[in-house]
Amino acid sequence: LSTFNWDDPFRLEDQLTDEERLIRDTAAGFAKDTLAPRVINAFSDETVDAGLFPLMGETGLLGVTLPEEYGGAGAGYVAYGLVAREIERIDSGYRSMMSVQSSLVMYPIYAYGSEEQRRKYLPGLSSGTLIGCFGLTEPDAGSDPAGMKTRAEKIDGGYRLSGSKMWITNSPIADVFVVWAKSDAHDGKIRGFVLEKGMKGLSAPKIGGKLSLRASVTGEIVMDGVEVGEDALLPNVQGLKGPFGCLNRARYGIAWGAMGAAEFCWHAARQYGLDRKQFNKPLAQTQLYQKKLADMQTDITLGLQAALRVGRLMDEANAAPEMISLIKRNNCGKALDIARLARDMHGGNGISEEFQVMRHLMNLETVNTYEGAHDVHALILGRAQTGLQAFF
Ligand code: TGC
Ligand code: FAD
Repeated sequence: LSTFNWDDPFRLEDQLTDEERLIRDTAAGFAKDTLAPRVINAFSDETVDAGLFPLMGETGLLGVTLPEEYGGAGAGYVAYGLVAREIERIDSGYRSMMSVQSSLVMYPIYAYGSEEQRRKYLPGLSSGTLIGCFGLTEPDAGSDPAGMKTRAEKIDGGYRLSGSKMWITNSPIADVFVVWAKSDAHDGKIRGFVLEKGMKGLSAPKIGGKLSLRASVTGEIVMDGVEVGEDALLPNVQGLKGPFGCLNRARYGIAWGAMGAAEFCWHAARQYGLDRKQFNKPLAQTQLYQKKLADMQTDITLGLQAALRVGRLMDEANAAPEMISLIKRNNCGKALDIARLARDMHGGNGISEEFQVMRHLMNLETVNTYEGAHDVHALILGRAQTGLQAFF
């Protein structure tokens, strides 16, 4: 029998290709050198650094799965997941900035857009000189996006969009807005539109006072009769499967990302327990502390292995959305539990920004809610195994 790596029990490392390891190491270097030094202040001051987008772009972290012809890295979904894991090891807000740009803005323009739309937007989005956002959620339509009120009304030569979107990552600093609206000209079906900053009637006020994801900016999108040409419509998709096709990719990345945040908390708790003595022995030498470390190790190992399996299936174009619901729900829920345990294991120091675990805990509350809340994914899985929908 061979040796056991406590921090990689199932040897995930051996299951990666050379290219995947290279992309992972590039992301880890960027996370360590560029993100880690600024995150404590960014979170505490609630400031987003828009200058991070071109830095991510230069490093090749935007649009990892898109073809090189459009500025992507031409890599697979496992590589994309590994990038999400490394960035979220530092902060979920930074991973949000990256995954919205890659999965929710670049992907729909690539998959549903015209060739002109691809050529117009994808190079700038992949280099980070353009920032994108994705507007699906509304004040009265969160878990139930089919209930959206935003309308696209047909006008001469284009459409007039009216409505508002809520809780939109990146919107206050965005140049490109992928928004979803019910279109009168298409029997009220949901269609995607690409709007641009500066259009008359379009604004994106920031939502202040967030106690979570403070290093990433969140806002509204207000569309007060925004008039666009035909060329703003994403021509190649209609219905909810448009936004859900993007969400499948983003949710999958989050399943990896949440494990990165959880690993940070686990490693921090282990180190703290080795360093800190009470009752004349290290905390890590107590049974309760070790049980908690073993639970963390187990959940992270299983969660990463599951994400890898789904990533491989995505790379074979053979993954079902329910698989993604399973790992998004499990990994976010487990990461939240792990962050909470790590906070507790740090005692009083656990509430200090210096030890960082409480920041991850606060962030993971959002990660467990967005892209389909924890219980909503349970209902997706419940429907898939009973054939009975329990949403309404
Ligand atoms: P339902 O009847 O289930 O489906 C309607 C149509 O959509 C299709 N569909 C999917 N297609 C591809 N992938 C999926 N995962 C799909 N899920 C559904 C489905 O086949 C059907 O197509 P068609 O052609 O037959 O019409 O729809 P429903 O209204 O009953 O949906 C219920 C539910 C709960 C599944 C769904 O609405 C849901 O998932 N709600 C959660 C909403 C959500 O995830 N919002 C995310 C907003 S974006 C965000 O949070 C970004 S944060 C990013 C960051 O900062 O990192
Ligand atoms: P609700 O849908 O009102 O849900 C509230 C609670 O009720 C949840 O616990 C939910 O699980 C539960 N619930 C809902 N329906 C049922 C049911 N049928 N049965 C049982 N329980 C149910 N959206 C975007 O479009 N783009 C973005 O970029 C984006 N970024 C975000 C960034 C942040 C920081 C946050 C907080 C949110 C973001 N969102 C974004 C929105 C996010 O996707 C929604 O918050 C999420 O889908 C939940 O919707 P809601 O907040 O309206 O909650």
